[in-house]
Amino acid sequence: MSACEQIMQEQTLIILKPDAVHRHKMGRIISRFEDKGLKLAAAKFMQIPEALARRHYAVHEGKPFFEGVVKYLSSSPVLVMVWQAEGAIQISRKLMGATFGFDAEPGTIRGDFGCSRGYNLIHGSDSPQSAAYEIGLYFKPEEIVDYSLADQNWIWGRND
Ligand code: IDP
Ligand code: MG
Repeated sequence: MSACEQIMQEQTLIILKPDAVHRHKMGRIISRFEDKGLKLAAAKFMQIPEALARRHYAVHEGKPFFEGVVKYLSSSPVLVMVWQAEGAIQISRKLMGATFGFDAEPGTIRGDFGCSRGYNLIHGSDSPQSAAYEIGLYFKPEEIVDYSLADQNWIWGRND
């Protein structure tokens, strides 16, 4: 086993939301994750039932935008993925940028691909706890694929 395989590999749940599908941005957004060096561990193209969207956003229940975001997430098909790397959650949140494109930094996914104040292309887990909860909503353990990237020593390796 190489040194980088011993490093704790964190997983995060990423969803390309309905606007990413309809606006033909899936490939370009996925490229950001591949280019950064994260490893795809699972993927499912599906329409999220409203009840599942409510469970997904349960932490926001009672907030003024809750019903709207449940409707948005469940309105049309989405691409649900698990991406993996050491620090995958924080790396992904940085790639995504601030919640809405109108104030997300250029260079981020939300900053480069949108300016909406309501639709924001992508979901990413915000903590190890939410990642575990969210991954469990969409994937059975056997649907998460365990494999090694051919170039992972260069992507994740350390020179010590
Ligand atoms: P995040 O996606 O950047 O983690 P959260 O604050 O966790 O943002 O909110 C979850 C989702 O709820 C957002 O991605 C967005 O789709 C929606 N949302 C958050 N705040 C608002 C709002 O003020 N108006 C409308 N929708 C919102
Ligand atoms: Mg959030």
